[in-house]
Amino acid sequence: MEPLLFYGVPHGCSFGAIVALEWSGCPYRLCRVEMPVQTRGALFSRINPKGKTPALLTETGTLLSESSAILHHLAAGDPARRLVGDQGSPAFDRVNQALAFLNAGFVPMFTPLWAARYMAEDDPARPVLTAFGREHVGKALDQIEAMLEGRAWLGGDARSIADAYFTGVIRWVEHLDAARLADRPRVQALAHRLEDDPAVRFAHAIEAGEDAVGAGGFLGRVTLEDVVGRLAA
Ligand SMILES: N[C@@H](CCC(=O)N[C@@H](CS)C(=O)NCC(=O)O)C(=O)O
Repeated sequence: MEPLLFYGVPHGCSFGAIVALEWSGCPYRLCRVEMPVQTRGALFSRINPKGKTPALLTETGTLLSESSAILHHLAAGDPARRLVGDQGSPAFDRVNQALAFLNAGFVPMFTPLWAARYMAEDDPARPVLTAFGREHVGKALDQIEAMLEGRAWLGGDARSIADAYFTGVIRWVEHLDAARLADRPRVQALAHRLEDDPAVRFAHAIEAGEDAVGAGGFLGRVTLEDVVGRLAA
């Protein structure tokens, strides 16, 4: 069985896992999950009891959650290890370090901004959370800018699962008006370069529910109801 990725819309960090699947060239299917209605519902809790996307039903029928675990699983499926390098090598360590920073040091800095986004306009906590979120997203962006010194990609000379994950979360900077990307020219250049990548264009089309033509690995869409029904059978 080919892997099945559960991706969340709108604006999910799971976008990066779609990009990684396209880059990997492996066959796969996709299941769309509406956030927060479906992520917090009974059906999806059978897939990931934490109620978060991405989730992956692997080729052996195991359910996997957490972006880093999923991205590493996808990278390991490529015998040439093009998206991560060999475990224990300096290249692998650089990719893993960049991915860990994005997942644990960058993405959580947006939490106050997401919270502020859904608050009443006149809630006194709103400007406090907004200022706090902007400060910390800005600091994390400065650290990514430093990481990119002398590198074409987050992990070094070659694109990797860290860059794939980056595509899904860097867009939050603009969406949440968190910081000025123009003040971090290396981050901005990488973001712009990736926007032109066919896998990124494909992932946008998938999120938009449009007909999407990928590199060949995409085998089609499955509904959450169908997957959960089949798991229960
Ligand atoms: N630690 C998880 C967090 C994933 C996560 O926060 N996913 C969000 C979208 S980016 C989600 O599914 N939210 C749905 C909800 O909270 O209802 C990971 O890194 O994969």
